[in-house]
Amino acid sequence: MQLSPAQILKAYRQMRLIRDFEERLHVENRTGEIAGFTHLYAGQEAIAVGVCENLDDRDYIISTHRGHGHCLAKGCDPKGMMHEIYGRADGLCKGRGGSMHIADLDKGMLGANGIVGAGQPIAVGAAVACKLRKDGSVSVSFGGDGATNQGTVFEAMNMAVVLKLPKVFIIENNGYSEHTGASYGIGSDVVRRTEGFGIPVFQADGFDFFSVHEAARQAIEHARSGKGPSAVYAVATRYFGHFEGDPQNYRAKGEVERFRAEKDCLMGFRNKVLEAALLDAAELDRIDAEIAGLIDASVQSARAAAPPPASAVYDDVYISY
Ligand SMILES: Cc1ncc(C[n+]2csc(CCOP(=O)(O)OP(=O)(O)O)c2C)c(N)n1
Ligand SMILES: [Mg+2]
Repeated sequence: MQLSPAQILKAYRQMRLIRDFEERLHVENRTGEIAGFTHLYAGQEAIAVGVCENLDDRDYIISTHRGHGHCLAKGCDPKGMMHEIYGRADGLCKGRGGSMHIADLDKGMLGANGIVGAGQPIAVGAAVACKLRKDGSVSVSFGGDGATNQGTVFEAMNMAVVLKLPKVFIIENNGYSEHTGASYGIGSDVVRRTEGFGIPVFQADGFDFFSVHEAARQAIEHARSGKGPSAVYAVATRYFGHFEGDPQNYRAKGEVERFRAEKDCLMGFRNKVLEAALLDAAELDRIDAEIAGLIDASVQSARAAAPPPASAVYDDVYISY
């Protein structure tokens, strides 16, 4: 499908936003000011943005422990997210969730999730709501190669087929589940395994926004039009460790550098749109500068903001009727 210049520019902005957000967190993590684990999404931006650019406000997504990219791509406020990651009272979830539990129901972002394979069944529940509402909405789960080995994901796939739900499974193979290579940890072919449930799989190059956008468009169209669940399978890589602080001894020397130099999704996007004269370099540079300022301002304000008071510790634990 032909994208308009405005859509292309927005996609670039979203990918740049995720990249800068994550690169900056990589630096800020070392200050010790950010509590808890942080898993960075840099390197996989084309997948989150390629999928979410096909969604609108009625649609749901659910994320993983590596969730910042999915949240930003679905439209969560970067400043609110930064405050959340710093555990501030005015963070997107009042500072109570942190990096791995960011949610924004107003944006259809049902939550990141520290439990691998937990999002897929929740997204099946949301897909039931989509189907009952009959408003053409879809429910999308993001999950990694490692998550595809979880029983919860098998159950979610089967249930989505049985109930013929508007549910899209995004399978992001970034090569590793923690420190275990996907080629070792997955006992068969993920695509064929998913197809075995009766789910059509649309494959994409996870380094290429346009490839993911097209595969996701077809998968989402399939689910939206009442044909039942679908999946997108995309291979990419993560630029940082499994978590911040991971020494990454299991990766080949120069592996990440090679991906950055040869396959980077932002570089590839830029080259493609400039060669095709879809945008000019000045427009992209303007976005780079705007995002750099936005991220800097978000970090500064997050550092200065207050944490929740101790008296708020029991808030939201129980529902008050
Ligand atoms: C049920 C469960 N088992 C194990 C873990 C520990 N764990 C956290 S992330 C992770 C790897 C997930 O790999 P993948 O799904 O490929 O996602 P990626 O980290 O590559 O984005 C594991 C095993 C967990 N959080 N939850
Ligand atoms: Mg993985």
